[in-house]
Amino acid sequence: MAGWASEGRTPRVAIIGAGMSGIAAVVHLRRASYTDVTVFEKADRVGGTWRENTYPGLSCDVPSRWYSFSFALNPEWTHRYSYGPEIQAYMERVAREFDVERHIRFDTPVAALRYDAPEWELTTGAGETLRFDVVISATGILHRPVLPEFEGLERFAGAAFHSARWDHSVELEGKRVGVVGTGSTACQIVGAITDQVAQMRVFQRTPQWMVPLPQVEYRSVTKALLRRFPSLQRYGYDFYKDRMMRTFSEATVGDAEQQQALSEASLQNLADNVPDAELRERLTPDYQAACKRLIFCSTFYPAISQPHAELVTEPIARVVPEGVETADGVLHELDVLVLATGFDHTSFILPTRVTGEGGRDLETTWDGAPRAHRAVAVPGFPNFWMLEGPTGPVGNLSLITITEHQLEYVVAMLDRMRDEQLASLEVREEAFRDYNQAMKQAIRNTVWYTGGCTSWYYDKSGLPNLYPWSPQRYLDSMRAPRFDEYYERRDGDAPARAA
Ligand code: N01
Repeated sequence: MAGWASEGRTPRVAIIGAGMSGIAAVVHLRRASYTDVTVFEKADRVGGTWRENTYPGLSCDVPSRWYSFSFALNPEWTHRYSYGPEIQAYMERVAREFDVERHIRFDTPVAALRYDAPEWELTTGAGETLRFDVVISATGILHRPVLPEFEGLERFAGAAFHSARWDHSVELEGKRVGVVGTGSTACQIVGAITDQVAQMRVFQRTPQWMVPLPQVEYRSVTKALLRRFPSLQRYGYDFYKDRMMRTFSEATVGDAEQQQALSEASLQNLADNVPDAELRERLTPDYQAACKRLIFCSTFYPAISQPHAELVTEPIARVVPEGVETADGVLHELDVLVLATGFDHTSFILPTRVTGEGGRDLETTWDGAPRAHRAVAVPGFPNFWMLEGPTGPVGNLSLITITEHQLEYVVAMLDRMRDEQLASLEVREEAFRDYNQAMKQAIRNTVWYTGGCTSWYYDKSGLPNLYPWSPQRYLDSMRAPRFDEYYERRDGDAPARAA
């Protein structure tokens, strides 16, 4: 069977997911003249994480001017750090205005992908089978909630739900509310609802480093200026990108001075906002700042310092119908239990069954420790690229910027296939191995590994699943793809692996 490039036609591209990455993918591909694009979305709306998370206080701790598509800068942002509903509305608006929606098949989960050289066979959840030349995974990272395995959780008499499945029918006013966790999500929730509830109990397993979030509401004159002079919008994007990349992003990969600055800012935040010395002590981490994902939040410390709030640091023993019992035998009576316990970060495109060349199965290949070449490609899976794939730079960066650079890389791959009339591009085993070996060494020098904490960054390999060098280095590598890292096959060439 001949490939699309030698047939001289445009490739049929399947994109899995219509969140931020899927929207960006359609726009970037179309701009590069790859117009035969179909997006498969399991839900009935675009937005991904911003559609699924609706908890009170939901906001983005990356500045709005930078947490924007480079092709759709937004003079209308109302705050320096956007709230969730405004970002979701932005995603929907961009999808509409850039005519992305007509490419999307909503309510269509993808059950399986199977490489049948040189094409991919895609099977939807309803059993429909379609064929594509190229597959782009845009499924996001943190979309499968992790529920804690507390004994008795199912017997709790009140309302219990994960933060990403917020039950808006549950009234909080005057209720006794428990929040499990002190990650970015829990801190935003506690900051947002403590004033409404009768009693707030936060179950903390590990204290967090937390720096203030310098929130600012933008004035109408600012918006008018940005509308009038669009170059100022670009300036804002570059300004925040540059500042964030230079400061704490560098701190995680070895800049001791930046790291010191983060610790000092966090301790100052604690001193300024938690008057009680004993509470301050229980909130003080005993590991290095930025070892876990740094938290930007100005509302948590004042909330937990209120008289009707309590920080519970005894481990949770079990859940009983009346509330939560801790290891010291104390029963914390509750009406509502919020599980802000995070996400499975190792699934990426899974549980979609992805079968590559020679029957290679992606889930088996990864085995709980997903790896990819430059976070985008996996040996044995030709013409398949991932956005926000394993070991990408995540941390506290704008994932939109990362995705857009990855799309430049994918477009360069497609251009290469077109120009060289290739049937497939597949990353070489040795390129993948060398890259991951170097990464394994380098990750040991980052604060995620040396900082003395455990975090969701770790996977079954025992190492953090993150990019260990400077984020700028990653962006540069996406801008200059190395085709020598790929097998380039033409129609009729033998596959690398026997079926
Ligand atoms: O989840 P988390 P999250 N018993 O995994 C605790 C992004 N995000 O939803 O630290 C008791 O960080 C757990 O304790 P410990 C961002 O990338 C971005 O808050 O493991 N406690 C921890 O405190 C973020 O990193 C924004 O000891 C248990 C908490 O639950 C990622 O999402 C906003 C437990 C989980 O924290 C995930 O954040 C919000 C148990 N069995 C989130 N299990 C932006 O602004 C877990 N915990 C862009």
